[in-house]
Amino acid sequence: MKPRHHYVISFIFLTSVICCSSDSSVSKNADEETISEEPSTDNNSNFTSVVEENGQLRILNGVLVNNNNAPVQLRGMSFFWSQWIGKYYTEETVKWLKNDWQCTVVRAAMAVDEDNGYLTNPEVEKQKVFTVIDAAIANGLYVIVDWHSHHAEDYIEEAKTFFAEVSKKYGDVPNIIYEPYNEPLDVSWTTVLKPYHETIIAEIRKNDPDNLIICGTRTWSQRVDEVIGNEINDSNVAYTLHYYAATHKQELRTLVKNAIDNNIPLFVTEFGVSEASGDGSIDSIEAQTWWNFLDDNNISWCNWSIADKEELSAALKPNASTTGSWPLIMLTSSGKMVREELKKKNPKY
Ligand code: IDC
Repeated sequence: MKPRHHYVISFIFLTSVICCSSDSSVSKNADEETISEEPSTDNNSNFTSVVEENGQLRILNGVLVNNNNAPVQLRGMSFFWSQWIGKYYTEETVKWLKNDWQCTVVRAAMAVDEDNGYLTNPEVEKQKVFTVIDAAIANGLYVIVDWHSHHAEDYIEEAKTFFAEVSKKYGDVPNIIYEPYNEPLDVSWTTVLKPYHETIIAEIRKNDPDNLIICGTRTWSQRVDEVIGNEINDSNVAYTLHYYAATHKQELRTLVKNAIDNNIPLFVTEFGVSEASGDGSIDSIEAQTWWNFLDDNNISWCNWSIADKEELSAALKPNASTTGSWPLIMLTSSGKMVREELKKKNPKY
């Protein structure tokens, strides 16, 4: 590992301790922590992977930081619904996404209640996720384990069982990021979602005290502003923001900015350059505006999706190989745009 020079800014957390007694003890800031100014992306480093370079991730003062307290911004790809297009959940695809696309994170979107998801075929669906997790660990990528449901509050016991198993199996490596609820619909943050997340987090924390957990918010993970003043009491939690650039624009960014200004840590576990349907049209100007916004605020992202379905958000053309090695001609417009952005912004390991 080569030495790194950190220019350190001090951030003072919580309350400063003011010494006001006649006691001669030294007055000091008890909760002072530091965030390094240096971004963690260093193309000339000798690190072989993003996880080797950054290790354990955590939220510090609303920002995702690495094991040196330097801000980290992950960028990568989400797989598609596992029960429908699970054929890309392969080790070779993960490897290609690291080596050719320069992804630093991938997301396994495990179907739950829809069609033949986990509720019907727990072993089959789980195995697909484990394949992606194992490949991510082998290749030094971060991996998000997404409970891909719109009704997770209806299947709490199943979610507890699943996240208990995953955290038991993988809780001791820094690669794993938990996402217990892809996209809630119009249900209350306070009375439904927060208690749901707290239940699943308690299950995860029995086995994994420290990895990042990203929590879905009301209306397709957009109302991150509703978390302000009503955060989950856990030291390593972020909140999910989803957007589709041809549908969600400045109005959503304004709402999101409010959350950011209130120190709410955000992670875009899914976005599209298309409309929210996953199809319709692509808005490349808005896509770029969103990317700038995420960069300005150090927010990590995964793009929807690694799939060969005939829809504009899919990154691959029909019948693209399930073992990576995709020539450019097998990528869609979305696939090419996103790959270019990844290669421009992410470090090459
Ligand atoms: C979409 C798929 C589409 C499929 C649909 C089923 O792209 O082919 O028919 O799911 O519901 C989300 C969801 C994600 C959606 C995606 C695009 O998390 O499951 O995938 N989207 O509609 N939220 C906003 C958009």
